[in-house]
Amino acid sequence: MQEPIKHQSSPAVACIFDLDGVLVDTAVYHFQAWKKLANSLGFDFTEAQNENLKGVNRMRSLDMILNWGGVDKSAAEKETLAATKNEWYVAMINKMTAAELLPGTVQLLADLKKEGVKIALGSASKNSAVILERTQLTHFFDAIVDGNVVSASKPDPEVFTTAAAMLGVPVASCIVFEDAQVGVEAAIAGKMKVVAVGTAANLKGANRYVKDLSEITVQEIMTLIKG
Ligand code: B16
Ligand code: MG
Repeated sequence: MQEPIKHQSSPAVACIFDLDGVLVDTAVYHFQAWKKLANSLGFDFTEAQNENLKGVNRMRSLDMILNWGGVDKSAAEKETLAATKNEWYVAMINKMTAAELLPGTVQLLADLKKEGVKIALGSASKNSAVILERTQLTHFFDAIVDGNVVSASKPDPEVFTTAAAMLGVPVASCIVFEDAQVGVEAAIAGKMKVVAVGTAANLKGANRYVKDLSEITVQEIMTLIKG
């Protein structure tokens, strides 16, 4: 009698994507809204300072900005200021379209899906749902972990380790895509491989550097995970 053919299923691997600066460029909207808030308090900050806010959650970002302006506020006042900034920011992202996706985003997500690779979001933002809806990306994701799900801000690895747990994939089989130094550090702290969207001069410690997601293929990602 003929032996049945055994199909060996390949072990699960996962890609965990940061949102702002990796899939879509919402940094410009964060900058405009924070700048408007700072100006309303009588000071300003530079684009170079704004770089330090990437990947940092809302309340921590506000603390950093108030510190730059030498402004002291109570906890209740900070809640109001953060809510005001968020109203301005949400008004802007509510008008976003898929045209604002960064190069290579849709192609890579579609290719990963076709190959059966699990896909998760690992973002500090509490507004990820509306951004993914507006840019028509929601359907690609097997798990969405954002600022509504976790409390620890990057460089704490919680956002990425939670995503791995939700997908049921071991951290050693996960790879993170990040554009912020704190995000790269979070991935390393979570014992995951990391692809940095940026340069080695700006982002230390990644396994691979790309200008955007059009510069990497599913095959290269698999090689990085196994390496
Ligand atoms: P929200 P990411 C981060 O998104 C941004 O880079 C950071 O600038 C922002 O303060 C943070 O989300 C919180 O965003 O105010 O919408 O909750 O890069 O982790 O996707
Ligand atoms: Mg980011």
